[in-house]
Amino acid sequence: MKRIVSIQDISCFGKCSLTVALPIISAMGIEACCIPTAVLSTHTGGFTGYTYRDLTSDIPNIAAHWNSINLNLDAVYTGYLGSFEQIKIVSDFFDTFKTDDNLLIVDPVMGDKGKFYAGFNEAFALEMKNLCKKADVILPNLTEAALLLGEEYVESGYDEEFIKNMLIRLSEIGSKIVVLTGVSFNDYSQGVMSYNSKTGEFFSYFSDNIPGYFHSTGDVFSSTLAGALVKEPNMSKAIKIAVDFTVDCIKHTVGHEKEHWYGVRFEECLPSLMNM
Ligand code: PXL
Repeated sequence: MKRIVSIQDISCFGKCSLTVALPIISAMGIEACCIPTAVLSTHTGGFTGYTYRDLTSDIPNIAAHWNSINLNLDAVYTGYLGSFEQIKIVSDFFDTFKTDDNLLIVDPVMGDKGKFYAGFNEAFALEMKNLCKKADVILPNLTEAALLLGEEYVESGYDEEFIKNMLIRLSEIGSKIVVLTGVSFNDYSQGVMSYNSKTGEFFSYFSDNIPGYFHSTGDVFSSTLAGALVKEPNMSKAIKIAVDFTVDCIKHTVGHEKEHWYGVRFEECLPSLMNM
């Protein structure tokens, strides 16, 4: 059985980060381990008054213990990280647990729709760029891609050449593979484009554009992609599975947006993920 550790916060209510990653990875038949980087009462995307307990100082101790029991990890998948120090510690974790055949997957969670999430800024983006240097695969959305490149966010009106150029420059940060999410060339479709800098291959996969904003779909996509890549290292197949599952979760949420504005109803879709 393959094993993935996901390193990100646990938002106790709100369906994102670890409460999404763990069930998705488990449903894919992969052993899911975690290092919670912080405990929040809710995520930060629309709630006010949330609590935040930082767990940064626990991470090196967990890493040292895992190292002492020779724990092997088929992938390390990082998401939301809350501070500069945390990024540095996760970077040390990469150095300790990297092997010739495991995957370091970084979702540089910082913002969406051209805006930073609460608490992030340009200096944090520079630090996140340092973590991306060590990754095998990075999974930014268009907002995070612009932040990593120190550029203005372009919301729409771009073409395929623009995205390909962006993918190449993102790969120059250091990762072998870049998967850019939230790409849309028209009103009716949205999807992802990827680039493998070792083979020079681009890949695109689009699905129906479903109007509305659906929180934490980035975490759903990244968790599914991490799982799919670990099971079978075929990027185009993994992207298709991750996009199709994410779209399925969105479709199950349409019509329930009032009640489920804080996160998609991914639970209903886990049985179909098992069959994918
Ligand atoms: O879905 C990304 C995410 C993860 N963790 C926390 C967040 C967010 C986005 O808002 O607030 C705590």
